[in-house]
Amino acid sequence: MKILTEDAVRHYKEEGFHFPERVMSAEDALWYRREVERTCSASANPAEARKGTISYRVKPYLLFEWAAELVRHPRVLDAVEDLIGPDILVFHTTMWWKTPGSSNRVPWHQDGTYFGLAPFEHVTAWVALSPSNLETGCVRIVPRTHGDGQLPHADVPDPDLMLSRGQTVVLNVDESKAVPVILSPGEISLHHTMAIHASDPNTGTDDRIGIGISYIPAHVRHVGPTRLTASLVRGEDRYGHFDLEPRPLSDLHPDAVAAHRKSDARFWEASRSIPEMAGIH
Ligand SMILES: O=C(O)CCC(=O)C(=O)O
Repeated sequence: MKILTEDAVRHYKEEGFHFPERVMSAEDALWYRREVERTCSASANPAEARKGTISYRVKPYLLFEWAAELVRHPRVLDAVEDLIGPDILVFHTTMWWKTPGSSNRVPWHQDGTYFGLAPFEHVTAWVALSPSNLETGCVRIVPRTHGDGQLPHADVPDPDLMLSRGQTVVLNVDESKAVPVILSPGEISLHHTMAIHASDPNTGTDDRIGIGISYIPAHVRHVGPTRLTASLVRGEDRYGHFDLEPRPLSDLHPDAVAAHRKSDARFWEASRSIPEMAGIH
């Protein structure tokens, strides 16, 4: 084990998640938060992000140096390695920014529904850059749901939903069992790709900013016909299931913008060929 305890790994395997795990100091988290605010303010509003122009919310690690560094943060990778092994790719990343008083929320869903990856081994590291609690609308996870396999989802056209099509699990989720994932800046949670989770609106006074980084072991492949891209962030890629993405040379470097556009376009194309897989997530 690199940093997780055996109990933490057992909890992840049995319950589908683990938290909190401190990966950086509150000061370092504040530095990242300021970088997010400096580079991505326009993306705080999902309506903006949906306009079809370049979305900084999705895969910001292809566009900005701070994000490229964050997805390669040694302690985040150590925790992820304890769960999925030493050869690690970033498949996706979403910035989850809820402003105070906004009605934005995330419906009950399983991440794996959207990605078309097999086997179901992807883990999301959710990095808190501001306080994430019941007031600010933290993530809530229903324990042990990761063992239920892929559940059907339906599109729910509601502009408050922060998923591109409002993809929502089609069954009654027993919310009474949901665990609030309360995190302080600099802590992460880790959740399994099949764990059902959601989050409520931010009723607090501070922004709620988190970055959800989807990591996969290099042997995981995409099942659709589109060849997708991913970033090798630790170890070796001996499988070649993805075109490897470049790290940005500087913020919004023209090559970085082009790589982001290519990666995003393929992701959307894949989402059309796999009905369960949908866009911005
Ligand atoms: O941050 C949120 O409220 C939702 C996060 C989420 O759905 C995810 O990281 O998979």
